[in-house]
Amino acid sequence: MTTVLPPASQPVTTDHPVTTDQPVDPAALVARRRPGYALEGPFYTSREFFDLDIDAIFAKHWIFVATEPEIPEPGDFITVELGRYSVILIRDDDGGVQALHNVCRHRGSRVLLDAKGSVGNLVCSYHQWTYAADGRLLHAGDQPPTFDKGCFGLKKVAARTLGGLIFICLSPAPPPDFDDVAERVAPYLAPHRLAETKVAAQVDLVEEGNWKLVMENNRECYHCEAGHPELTCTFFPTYGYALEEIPPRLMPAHARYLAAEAHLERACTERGMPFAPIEELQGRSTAFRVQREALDGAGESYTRDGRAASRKLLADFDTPRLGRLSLHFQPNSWFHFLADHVVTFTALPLAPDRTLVRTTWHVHRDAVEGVDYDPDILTDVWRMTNEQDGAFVGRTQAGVSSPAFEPGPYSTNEYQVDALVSWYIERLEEHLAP
Ligand code: 3BY
Ligand code: FES
Ligand code: FE
Repeated sequence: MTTVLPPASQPVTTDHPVTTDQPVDPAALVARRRPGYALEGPFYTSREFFDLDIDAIFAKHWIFVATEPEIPEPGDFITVELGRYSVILIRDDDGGVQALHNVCRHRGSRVLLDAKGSVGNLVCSYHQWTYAADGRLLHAGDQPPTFDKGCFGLKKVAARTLGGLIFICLSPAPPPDFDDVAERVAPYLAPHRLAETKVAAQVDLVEEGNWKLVMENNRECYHCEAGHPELTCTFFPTYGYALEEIPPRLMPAHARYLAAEAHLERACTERGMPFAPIEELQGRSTAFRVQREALDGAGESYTRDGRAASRKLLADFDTPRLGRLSLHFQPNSWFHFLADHVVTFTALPLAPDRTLVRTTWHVHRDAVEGVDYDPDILTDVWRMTNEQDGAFVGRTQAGVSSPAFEPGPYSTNEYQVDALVSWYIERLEEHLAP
């Protein structure tokens, strides 16, 4: 390819001049957001927006952080870092899930230091104040007789489970619309019985980009055809296209999609599994999308040929060919429930330009590694896909950090990116309102 450069005497011009660094005014940037266009650079690069995102988005909404099989037994815990917050998720003695601030009630030390593990009680790493899994203070050494243990339990964080998924909300007044969402989504998830699976693999990938770039990338498949050779063995690259906009070259794939969808709808209806998609991606606090969709190839799973990656199907399904149940939650999670496994994804902000993407694969509790499934085959497609997405995110972070970056328009099949960003802007407006 030949690149034609303008003659040296002729300056390169754009519609808008290249900007230099200005102080960041989040309210002004939110107010002038242009729908249908990418956000301006400081949304992705500045400390101001990072802190605002933690306060207005991550500390105020229901956030998917883990699955029940990640903490199967009493005492099993994980810790989740969200900006200045650190939260312990622990299975209590009654089999319930507890979420607690990882902040000791003595002088404030982190209680648990590990990312995951198993404990009898929660013993603070500093002066050994000891708490039960439900947060009650059990022991504090050398206290006067007036000391009332009942006043110094670990602070609780709201936690809800939905079909084996664990959501937390750091706000003392969590959005009440989770109840309605849970009621409507539960029937789609129930047949897969995620809570009864086991974790077969988990990969933490740190992407070099803002959490919104990670999520915007996830909400479109404009890049899939060129960017994800392994995924598009089974994931139809027509995802997100309106019928009249499908390019001619994708028509053969679209014809296969229609046939596979018809088969899938029959298979679900026969088994009493809900099939109609629901899409409520903005205009509410707990915004989501659920859709059962056919897969290409054998139509069973995310493998190169589309055949199941685990021979032991979930919930004793009588067919592996159930496509994928796709579930999206604003702001930071997405899921694929298949006949043979469930894969969950959560994007957790680490810094303005760094995000942890945690991917967890679940198989039937009785599936035997090396016999029923090979972890390399199970995780192959999404490990590759995540790495490819991570590279897209890193390049975009580099681009939006340039003073020359000017937000460009979304294509028609990026409508879910626009919906995500519109949801985000609605939330910031609400937070910033006087
Ligand atoms: O995870 C999803 O929902 C898909 C995968 C690829 C792009 N995204 C729309
Ligand atoms: Fe936890 Fe002292 S800070 S026991
Ligand atoms: Fe992608």
